Amino acid sequence: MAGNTFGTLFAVTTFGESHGPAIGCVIDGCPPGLPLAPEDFAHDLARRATGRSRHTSQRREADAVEILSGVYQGRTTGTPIALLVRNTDARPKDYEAIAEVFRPGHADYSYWQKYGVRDPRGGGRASARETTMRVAAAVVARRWLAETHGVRIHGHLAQLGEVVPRGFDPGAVEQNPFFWPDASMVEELEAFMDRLRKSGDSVGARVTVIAEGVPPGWGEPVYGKLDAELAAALMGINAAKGVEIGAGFDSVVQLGTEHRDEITPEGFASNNAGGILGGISTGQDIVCSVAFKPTSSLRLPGRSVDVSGQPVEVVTKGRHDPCVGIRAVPICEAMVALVLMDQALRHRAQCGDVGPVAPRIPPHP
Ligand code: EPS
Repeated sequence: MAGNTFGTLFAVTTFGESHGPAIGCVIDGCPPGLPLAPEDFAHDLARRATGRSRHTSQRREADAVEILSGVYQGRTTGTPIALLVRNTDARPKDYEAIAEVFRPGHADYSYWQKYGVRDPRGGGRASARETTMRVAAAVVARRWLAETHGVRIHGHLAQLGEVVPRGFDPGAVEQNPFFWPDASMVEELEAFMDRLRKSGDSVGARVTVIAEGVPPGWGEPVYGKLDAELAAALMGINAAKGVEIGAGFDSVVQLGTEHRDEITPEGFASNNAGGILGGISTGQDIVCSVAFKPTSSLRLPGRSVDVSGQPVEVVTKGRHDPCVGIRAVPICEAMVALVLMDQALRHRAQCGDVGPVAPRIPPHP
């Protein structure tokens, strides 16, 4: 009821605040026998972490995962997996000045209205610090999805402010601090971000995630549709303002003859559906995009009110990302993995005796 648990059969509950002693999660429903060790989390958590380039928040967290339960002799046991990450670089003093004011664009005002109390230290529970545990839980989901079904999930930054990639090379994405698929534009982006950071302002971004190898049949119409659950999961990431599946909002101007993905014996002729028809996967790539708003934490003064309703000028100190969308790439991948894992287990529970059904249509190349 309180909104901190995600998923049905693969259920993840996260806890913790940005400047509290620790953050963590409990994963309930993980199949037994999956190899799992603390070092398995390092790579994915480092991709999401702050302080790895000058273009993101300079907070330097160790982000070391402790496995407290659910693993015996290096394998999951089927019992709840509890993961803990201690906050090692919290600096709550940065937030003393804004404890009694509502930062524009932040969740300060809405949390205050809902709970009548709030933890102002870096946004408390509303901070993107919490997404560490989504990525940690997704390490488990991604491993199971890869080992059991050969599913591969990868994301990239598809737009930074008004800048869009001119080319697309999947091999470039992990080679630069922006998850950018065009290596020839990285210098341009560095200069853009340096100018932005010096100006004190922030910018939005678009993230695209592709899941390859998802078999046809996952998704539970009509209230557990795969696309509906992906949209909810991605929209639930901090600063997300829009989600598209496949052609998304471009569908508005397409004709039906253009949008429908024609089927030939050799395969689908296109993938406007983003790999999902009627809320069920088709075996095509699942393609999702997310719009992220510009970071709300700004050192440039903005108008607001304090808890007594008096006008104030707000300046946010702390260590912030000039573009939250950059670090959102691994977070979007994680949410896609958590949805797919949960749907895979639900599909197995109800329809495990059904498949595979002929014909199997190959995906659009
Ligand atoms: C965040 C504000 C910054 C970021 C933080 C997310 O934290 P602080 O309050 O310490 O300045 O560094 O991100 C993380 C700590 C993280 O691990 O992602 C925010 O307002 O969301």
